[in-house]
Amino acid sequence: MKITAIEAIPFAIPYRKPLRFASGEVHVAEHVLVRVHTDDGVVGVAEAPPRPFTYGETQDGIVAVIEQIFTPAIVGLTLLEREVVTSRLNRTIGNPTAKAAVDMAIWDALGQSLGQPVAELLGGYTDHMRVSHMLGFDDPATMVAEAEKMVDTYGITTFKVKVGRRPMNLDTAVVRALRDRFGDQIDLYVDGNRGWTASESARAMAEMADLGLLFAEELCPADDVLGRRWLVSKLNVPFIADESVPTPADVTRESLAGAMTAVSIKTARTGFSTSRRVHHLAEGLGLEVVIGNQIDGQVGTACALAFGSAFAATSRYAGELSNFLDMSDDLLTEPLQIRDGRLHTSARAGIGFEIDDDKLTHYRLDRS
Ligand code: MUC
Ligand code: MG
Repeated sequence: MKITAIEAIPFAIPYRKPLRFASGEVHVAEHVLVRVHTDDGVVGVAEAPPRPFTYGETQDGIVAVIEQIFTPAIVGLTLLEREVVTSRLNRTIGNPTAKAAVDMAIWDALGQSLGQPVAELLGGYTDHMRVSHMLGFDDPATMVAEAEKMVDTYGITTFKVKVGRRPMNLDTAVVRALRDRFGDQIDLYVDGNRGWTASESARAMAEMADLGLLFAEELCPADDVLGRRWLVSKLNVPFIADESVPTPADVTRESLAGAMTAVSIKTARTGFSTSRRVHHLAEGLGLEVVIGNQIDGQVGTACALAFGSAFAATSRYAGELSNFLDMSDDLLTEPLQIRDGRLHTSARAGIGFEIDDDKLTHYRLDRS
């Protein structure tokens, strides 16, 4: 079970339809596949999706930090020394998706070595997650049409609507159009990616007060310290912190400051080992939990599904597990299948997927 090598393989898969939101847009999944090799010949796999507009990580930067900083710190440890791995990764501040992918690839290798699914090793609470779909910026008719497709084709009935544009009625009109079209058939919540000020957020939420929203996420920056607290105290729905809380310490600080009442756990950002810490903190602090999506491909989505299904709190609400549907292709031998609005966990050992070598050869950027 000794770790002998770590590969960081950049690849690029175009999106059929770009995703646009207040802090950026994504046209191509320029991710990094991380493979952890052991002396038994086991290979654990996970993916890192850089989000330059959110954390400053880039595809090149992720490859470099894994090759130059993380690999020398970790090679020689065993798969059972995950807390040693975590502490060595945490010598570096930042680089959340690079750290998360290394951590999850180690868990994948551990699951394979033990012949057990990672979802079971983490907690094994349930065998499925309900799926929430993220709707990127567009006009109301186009966004309603996309939601119709998701309801009709996949049975998805929970939608996170990207907001944060100016004027605010560009977004409130979308949420109203969705509620008008679907009535109580769907659950709706909104994510501003810090696009509005606290007072704009309060006005928009007042305008949508009759629309029965489940949550509001990261509507304004957490750095607007007093404004954010004021907003959270005014709202009558849980306020999800996402990119403002990349570490457990951030979750603690922002919660104690009254700047959040719920947390988005993204395995792409905190892997399994640190997501578990965030989950336990959320339980202790009384935060609601949503499994978020960092615009993951199917590898990342399988990771989020394994973690989300492992605990009661993470599987209570629909998890954001469907944006891989917008990609033109992916890397798995058996694509994830959303049916009746749900994804089921894999019974295979490890995280539960297999990489299609031909596809990886086709999409990888480090070999011509
Ligand atoms: C989200 O929940 O914010 C958009 C940017 C990012 O980092 O993640 C996505 C989704
Ligand atoms: Mg978010």
